[in-house]
Amino acid sequence: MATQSSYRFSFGPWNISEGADPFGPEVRPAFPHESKYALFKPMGFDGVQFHDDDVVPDLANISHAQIMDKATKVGLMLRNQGLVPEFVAPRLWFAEQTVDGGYTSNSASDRAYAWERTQRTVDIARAVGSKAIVLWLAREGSYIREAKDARLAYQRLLELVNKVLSYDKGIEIWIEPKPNEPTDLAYVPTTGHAVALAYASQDHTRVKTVIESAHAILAGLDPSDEMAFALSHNKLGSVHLNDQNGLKYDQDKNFGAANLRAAFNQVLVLDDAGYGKNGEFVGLDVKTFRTQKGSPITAHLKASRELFLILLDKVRSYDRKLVEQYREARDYEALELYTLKHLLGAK
Ligand code: XUL
Ligand code: MN
Repeated sequence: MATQSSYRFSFGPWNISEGADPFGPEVRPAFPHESKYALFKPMGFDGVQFHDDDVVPDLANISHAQIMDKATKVGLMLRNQGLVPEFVAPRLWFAEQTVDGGYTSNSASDRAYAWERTQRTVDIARAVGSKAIVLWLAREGSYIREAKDARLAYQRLLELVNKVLSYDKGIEIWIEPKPNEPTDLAYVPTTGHAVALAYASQDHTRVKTVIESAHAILAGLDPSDEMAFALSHNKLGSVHLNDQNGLKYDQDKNFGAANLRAAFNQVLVLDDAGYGKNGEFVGLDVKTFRTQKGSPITAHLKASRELFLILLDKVRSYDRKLVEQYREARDYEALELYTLKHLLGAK
């Protein structure tokens, strides 16, 4: 089993959770964010992903100066522990002003709130020492299509992207597409939508994507092809590796837990493209089971990282000459059998 790799791994503090779901409350005692950072390095993780209020709790009730002060302190604390803040994402789905979305809300004051909060997120990213914000456009969509003017919504999203690019001349925006949940129909459901938004913007080189395996599967797409598409346009800012068992609620299963072969193909695409060479992290977005006892639970993070490294071994020992031969002969039956046997370690 591989233990060494040049890959750097990351996750966000929300991945260590108390186990609440829409049908029941917390099942584990609260484990404060501040105590989570010490867990990263011993588990082999170097990067921390944040929401704005993971960095600065209670940000709605404190001054801008206090927000900056707190973010600067968190940045210092991370550097002292050898950790890198990978990105900060505005949590635009909790506040009353974002019940119907922020950037695409029909209400001008809601849109103003979303823009204010996004500016604060950029400020927090800068203060904590991160070069990117992530936009997971949670409620930028609709429950019934007649609720919003979709063309106007797409224009508003482009306007927002351009406003951020002007607000900070160095910040990158990484859009994390997802087709549904919490909305029924999201406006940026796929990598293609996010990349189109990037190219339409005033500086596409600073607009990239975060591809989450489960989100691609929910859109009926293959995660490795989504990653390949983004990589071929130099638009893969980060990944959220996980897994998803069919078209259900967003499961955030362990990487490879539902489809090992699809996980292998994701590692293959990333490794072949030299992903990580420009500092990109292998991000995980995984949940433990609500049934798991103890606190804090980190087994799912360790397992997903370990599985990535095992699959990396499989990728690097995949016989490319043989693959080429089978491709040339167009013998996909033989290629498939070889691939499956290779994954199973069968001779
Ligand atoms: C939602 C999701 C989020 C984003 C960060 O499905 O994946 O955790 O990754 O806001
Ligand atoms: Mn995610």
